[in-house]
Amino acid sequence: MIISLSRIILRIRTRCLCLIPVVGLVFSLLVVSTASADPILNLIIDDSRLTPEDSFVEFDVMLNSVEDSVESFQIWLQMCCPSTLRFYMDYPVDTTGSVADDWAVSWTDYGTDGSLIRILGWKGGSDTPILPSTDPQLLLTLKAKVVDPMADTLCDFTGDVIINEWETYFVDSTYPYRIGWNFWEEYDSTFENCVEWIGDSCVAWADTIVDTTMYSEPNMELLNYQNGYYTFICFTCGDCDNSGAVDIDDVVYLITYIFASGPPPDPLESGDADWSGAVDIDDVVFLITYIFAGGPPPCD
Ligand SMILES: [Ca+2]
Ligand SMILES: [Ca+2]
Repeated sequence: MIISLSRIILRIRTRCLCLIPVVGLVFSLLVVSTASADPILNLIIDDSRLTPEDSFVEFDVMLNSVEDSVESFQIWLQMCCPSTLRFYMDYPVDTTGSVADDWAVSWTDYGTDGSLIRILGWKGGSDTPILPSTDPQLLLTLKAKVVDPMADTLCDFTGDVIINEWETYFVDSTYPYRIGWNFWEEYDSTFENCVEWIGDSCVAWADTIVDTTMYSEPNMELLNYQNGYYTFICFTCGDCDNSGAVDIDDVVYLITYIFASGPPPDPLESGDADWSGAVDIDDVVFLITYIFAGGPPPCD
């Protein structure tokens, strides 16, 4: 009996030493086999241009490529410069018309300045999951607030809306499997026990795993997070040619742009004299009325 125990202990040590390169080889093969595949999840925040008059800014968050169904998600987002733009904390997330429209969505403000939020979304029992698609899909719309008053020095300033890659994940229908994550199991210890005896001699041994631990980490070969940025554009509304004054030259400039393929207003927003969201003939009429008939000033 003493001899048998010594033999078991010896085999434990030998087996543990041999296991390390085996696990490493398996994991390496797994990474190599998926590295050439297209990302299965693209999460993109649209870029945005802001003007000093903006009270609320919208950023669309798009799922541009999903190869699994999505049943829930967690996204961490941060504004890089809370002194200029903050999440609108009363209602920072809007899923109206999006692929998560019927889902339960919540958010939590983790910053003291409205710059860091966590968004959780999950479908109910009868709600529709987000289905696999190669077409861009709107996941949600973020709403942010320009700090008021905005300093003049912020003209042409560019900031970022950052996705925290390591805390952001999506879950598919085989919950709790996370899309784009690698899972692997490591044996903490094994021993061999005898499974067939002839007399007091063992003729067959078998591995027994004493304990295992599951590990996981994002597979960045399969995930693609693209942040958005915002730029403050400062201009004089109606000053389409950027001359510093609003006059008849701007009317001519705008007509040439609309009807004769001339250069666009600089920036384009300066041509939206009636602040309708589009630059068209209505803005020409608005400018003429302002200059020659005492109408309201542009963007008033
Ligand atoms: Ca001008
Ligand atoms: Ca307009």
